[in-house]
Amino acid sequence: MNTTTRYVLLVIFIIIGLHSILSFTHEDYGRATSISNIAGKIPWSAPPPVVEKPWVPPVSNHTGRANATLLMLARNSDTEGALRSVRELEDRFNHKYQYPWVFLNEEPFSDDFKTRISNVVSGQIIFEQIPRDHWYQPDSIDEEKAKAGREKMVQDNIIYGGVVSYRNMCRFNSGFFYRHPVLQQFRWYWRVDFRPDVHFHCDVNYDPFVYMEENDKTYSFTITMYEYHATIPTLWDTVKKFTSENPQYVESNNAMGYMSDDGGNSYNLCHFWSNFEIADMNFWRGEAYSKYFDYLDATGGFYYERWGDAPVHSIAAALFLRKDQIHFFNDIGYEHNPYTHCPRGDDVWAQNKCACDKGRNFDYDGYSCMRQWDRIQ
Ligand SMILES: Nc1nc2c(ncn2[C@@H]2O[C@H](COP(=O)(O)OP(=O)(O)OP(=O)(O)O)[C@@H](O)[C@H]2O)c(=O)[nH]1
Ligand SMILES: [Mg+2]
Repeated sequence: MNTTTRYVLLVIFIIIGLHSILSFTHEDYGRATSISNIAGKIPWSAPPPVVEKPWVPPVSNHTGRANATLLMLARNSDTEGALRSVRELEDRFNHKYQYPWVFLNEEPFSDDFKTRISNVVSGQIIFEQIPRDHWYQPDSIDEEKAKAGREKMVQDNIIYGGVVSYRNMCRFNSGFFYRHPVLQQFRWYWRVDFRPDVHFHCDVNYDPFVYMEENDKTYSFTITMYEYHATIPTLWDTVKKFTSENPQYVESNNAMGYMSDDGGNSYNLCHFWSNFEIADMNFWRGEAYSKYFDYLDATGGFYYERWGDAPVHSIAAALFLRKDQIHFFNDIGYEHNPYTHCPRGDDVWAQNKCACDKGRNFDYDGYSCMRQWDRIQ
């Protein structure tokens, strides 16, 4: 090593040493020079600045409620979790509006479940069993092939990779819930989940169903993120085949730019997290989605792979709707553990008495797809 190299190395060691000492002894210096802080200042990774204008709940000319229901899928063993979620949404929203609740289950609900849930809701309550052929794996599925697919996913450590009931649930939420006889009387639903831990962090001081109806919205979300590719390896190719055979269903002003980085050739795995949904069931019941679902279902991908209702719904909403028919509810604070959408903007956060920590907002987390959503606005 020559003398110049030695001096250069010495200077580098001194700089690193000083940086380490300052980082430990001066918290502000450590924070200012952290990789995450520096990365946050690079334009591609920084969230857009929040525009601080006074937030006012949407105004409506509508009198009365929308034709809507709150909807939960649950098992008898889920009483405690379901109760917590129902109670929170009642406190934050529904005690003011008294929308009915519909609870669905592939088995009859127990008296205990019914009694305890009924005790905390403000409006009408309906408990219904799901028809067998809407829930269980159909006979058309080759069970040997499905089993091999599950075993491979277990080996690859894919979450719920080996679980048939999870697949039943995803297929039911993709293509059957809105066909249930008891839901025929309703147009709008708000899907309410509770597992592993769900929270509604803010007051909802206006009627989001009426807002959707008055503003020509069809589908809405609070959290968007990437899907695991291993659960849907052939989904996008199937969608592309469907749209090339049925181009009439694809909206011209759609949200393809959110889901694909190359004009639709490949899927970037972005989807709306469907454990929260406020949406119009007429969209799922319509011709485009019905044909699309039947086409996907005929491939067996819900069982041979592990297609989730989130990418299945999201892809349909992004392709068959105008992008302005999809609404992001910034003002609804929502958590499905481990991710939280906490309303952006101090004003909306304060007015709606949000309990969430704005510092933990998922919107511009590295795993979030909010940037892809923003780029098409
Ligand atoms: N009746 C019934 N409900 C189910 C079944 N599996 C899931 N659910 C419900 O369907 C919803 C989604 O299921 P989760 O297990 O939370 O699925 P997930 O959100 O993808 O997975 P997590 O991230 O673990 O929460 C929840 O409201 C569950 O209670 C089932 O076999 N029967
Ligand atoms: Mg869940």
